Amino acid sequence: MSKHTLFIADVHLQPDDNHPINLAFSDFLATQVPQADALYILGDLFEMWVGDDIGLPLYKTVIEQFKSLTDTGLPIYLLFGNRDFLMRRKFWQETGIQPLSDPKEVELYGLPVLLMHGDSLCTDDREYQKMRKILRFPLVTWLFLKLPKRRRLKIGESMREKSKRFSQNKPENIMDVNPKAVTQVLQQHPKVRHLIHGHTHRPGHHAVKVGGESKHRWVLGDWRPQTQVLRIDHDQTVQLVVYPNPEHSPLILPQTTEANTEKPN
Ligand SMILES: [Mn+2]
Repeated sequence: MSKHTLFIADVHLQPDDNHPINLAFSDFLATQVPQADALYILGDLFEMWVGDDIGLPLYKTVIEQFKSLTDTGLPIYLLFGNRDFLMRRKFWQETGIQPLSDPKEVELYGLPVLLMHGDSLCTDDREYQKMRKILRFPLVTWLFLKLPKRRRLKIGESMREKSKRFSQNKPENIMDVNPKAVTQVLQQHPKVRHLIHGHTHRPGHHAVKVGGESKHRWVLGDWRPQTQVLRIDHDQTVQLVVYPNPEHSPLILPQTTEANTEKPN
């Protein structure tokens, strides 16, 4: 059995077990994840998470699937996205998933990598960054989670609508990562040669020069339901892999797509 670790982001699971995304993801958990050493989820696993008391029953099927995987001893890690940053103690308990901070430096098979959701790198979108700061303020999230369920669902829904409307009117380049922000975060983590993130929904590989050294930025795909997941093997090979693969072969290398214009949200 080959030793490898998998990375995914932006699944945007829907509150409907029969949605094509949920079906593909459930299949991924059942067929791909058990063969891996670990799974890292880099944000926006859920379309919306407005409290464990709402999310846990709403996403019961996938929550139970996670639990049965982590019960076998398989480690699953997750860092927050901009859609799902309100998971609390009950979520970690009921899934067995382990929380990570953003950014998080980890070492895999001797290879140091840096994991992020990616939204904090989109510094050209000032409006978004301002909003992000407010929403992550501990007092704000604490107060929000005290609201009745119906209020939270309503607010969550209207924010989702707003973010969709806003991102439709924004120029493409503002929605992507800022090169300076990328260089800066790599300078802060000098050991790291590979940065892995999602959020922009523009899967691909980018070479980055930092102080004369060549580094790599890998962007994970969203799930439509076909996606690009990242795989690191024990020999330190890093590659993007199309899933589900139309050829039904276990691995093919995708074309790097620069023309993918889907807007992040
Ligand atoms: Mn996102």
